[in-house]
Amino acid sequence: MRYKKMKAWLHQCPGEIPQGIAAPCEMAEYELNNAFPESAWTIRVVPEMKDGYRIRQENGSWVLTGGDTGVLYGAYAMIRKYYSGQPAPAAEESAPRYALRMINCWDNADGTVERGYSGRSLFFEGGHFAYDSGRMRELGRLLASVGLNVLCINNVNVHDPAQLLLEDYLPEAAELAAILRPFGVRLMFSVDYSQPMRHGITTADPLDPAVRKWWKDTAARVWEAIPDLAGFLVKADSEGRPGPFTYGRNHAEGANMLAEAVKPYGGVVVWRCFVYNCRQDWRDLETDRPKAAYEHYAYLDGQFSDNVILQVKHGPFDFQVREPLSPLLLAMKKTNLAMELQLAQEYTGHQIDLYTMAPMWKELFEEMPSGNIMSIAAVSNLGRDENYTGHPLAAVNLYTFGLLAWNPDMDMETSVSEWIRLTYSLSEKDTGDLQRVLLSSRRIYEKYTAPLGIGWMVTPHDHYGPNPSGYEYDLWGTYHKADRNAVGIDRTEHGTGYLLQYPEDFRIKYEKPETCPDLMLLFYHRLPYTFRMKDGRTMIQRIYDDHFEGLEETEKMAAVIRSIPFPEPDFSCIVRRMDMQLRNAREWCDIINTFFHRLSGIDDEKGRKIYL
Ligand code: GCW
Repeated sequence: MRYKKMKAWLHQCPGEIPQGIAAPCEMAEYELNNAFPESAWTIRVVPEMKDGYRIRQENGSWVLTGGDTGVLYGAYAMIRKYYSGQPAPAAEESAPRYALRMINCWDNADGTVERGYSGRSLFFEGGHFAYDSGRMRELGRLLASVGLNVLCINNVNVHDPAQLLLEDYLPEAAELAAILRPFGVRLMFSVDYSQPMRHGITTADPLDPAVRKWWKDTAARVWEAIPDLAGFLVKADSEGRPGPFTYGRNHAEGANMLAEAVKPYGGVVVWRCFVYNCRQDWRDLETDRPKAAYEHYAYLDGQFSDNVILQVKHGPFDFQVREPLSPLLLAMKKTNLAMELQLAQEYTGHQIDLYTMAPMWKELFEEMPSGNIMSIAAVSNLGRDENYTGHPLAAVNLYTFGLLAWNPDMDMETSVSEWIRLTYSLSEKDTGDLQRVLLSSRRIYEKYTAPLGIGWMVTPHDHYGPNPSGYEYDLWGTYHKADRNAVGIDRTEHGTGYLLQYPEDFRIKYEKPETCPDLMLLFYHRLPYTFRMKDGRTMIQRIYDDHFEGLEETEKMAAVIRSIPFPEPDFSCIVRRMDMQLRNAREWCDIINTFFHRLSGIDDEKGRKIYL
């Protein structure tokens, strides 16, 4: 039988979704009848339950009660259980922790995808909308099946002509919104803060009456075309994008102006906090980039309108393999916050290397009460490749992100295993092996790349493969300052003071090198290579050990992966990428070890091969 690759983890669902289903509750009914033709289902819509649902068995038939969208999530919860071979629940009740569970696509109108590793855009080509409506229904189904409900379709860097989404392209955008509506998926647009200036207004100053009027008129037009548009996503004053700073306004003034314009329609403004000096002089010893977001936003706590959500990257830098939780996520108690994750594997292996993210996300939630945020977003890893995610196994990240966004307490072992069982029909042994490989992949990747929380030793701009000093004298503020004696930056009160941005209990955990968790050591501290780790090894020995282990573990992982009978075309794709990962791991291991040996002159105690 030909493997039905197009439907990803839903390939066991019979049938293609037909056109003409208008509402999520109808979709729920269609999906349930299709998946369980033998069972009788009663669907009761209780609008106040919103995304929540309740499933019961009554007199031999099933009753699904929930909000308009809740019944759909209930239906998919049943379907996921059934096709992954889990017993049907006697009764189940669930509601999501976060109201907005968002995917942010960085798709450009020309069809390219910024940091996209799964082919071209699913939505655009040649400066226009160009999508396959059957595939959009399939996408809606996939997103809804894991509870995701907002899809921002264009890049936060709004390159011409993507700004036309608010103008000429609006009718086509409305058609796409209509396709996704029955899946409970609402569209969102990234907007260019300076867009009024394309319309004869000489400024984008948020306090200027003409600017305010332009945005109000625009919002009226946009929401008339798409009444359930979720809102606008904004990257302002960041990496060259326009923003309120140009006019001497702060980001509360900037965001609140847009918020006022979209408020009558129930829209939100998702305002990104990725603001830092991206033209830093490496000679400048005062500026420490991780401090930037807190410095720009923490003092504004309480000043944002209630329909503004500040979207904060999970770490203070930029999606490195290991970063601490952003201090901003612990600081702004009077502001709506969203945490931004990145499914696109920009710094984590380009969807060539295996990198399952759930372990990292769980660590973040261990540091942050889940109530600190009210929404969650992830940069998309989707593209036009047949399998959607370039690497078939990278789909586990989209799947588990949906479950995490629904409930950050989700059990990652169960979630990963559920994805495997839905996607492939493997023996128990192979399922277990694959689950172990996936769950260990993040740590393995971490071991062979930049050591002990230091980050940024990647090839500049492209961000795949090693280049230990590639960013060292550049303008991005991402330095490790390795010399012959020591490496790292002191971010304690004795150094840049970054650690002072955290509450005391957090600070105490990291402020002393002797007690700081090993894997964060070089994020917070500058230490000599001879520093004694808690287990007695020197820091340089720990770096060598991690890198050799990372390579060895990749070799073992490759052998396991090759032994699993994935169906074609997945098998060939997975094996091909695994070979590339092996080459990458070797390159990282050797280059990082050589880099540190050349600087420190210290030999590996175990006498393994370091190229000098
Ligand atoms: O550092 C970066 C990425 C950019 C991205 C930016 C952001 C969309 O390398 O490609 O731009 O983060 O998050 O805005």
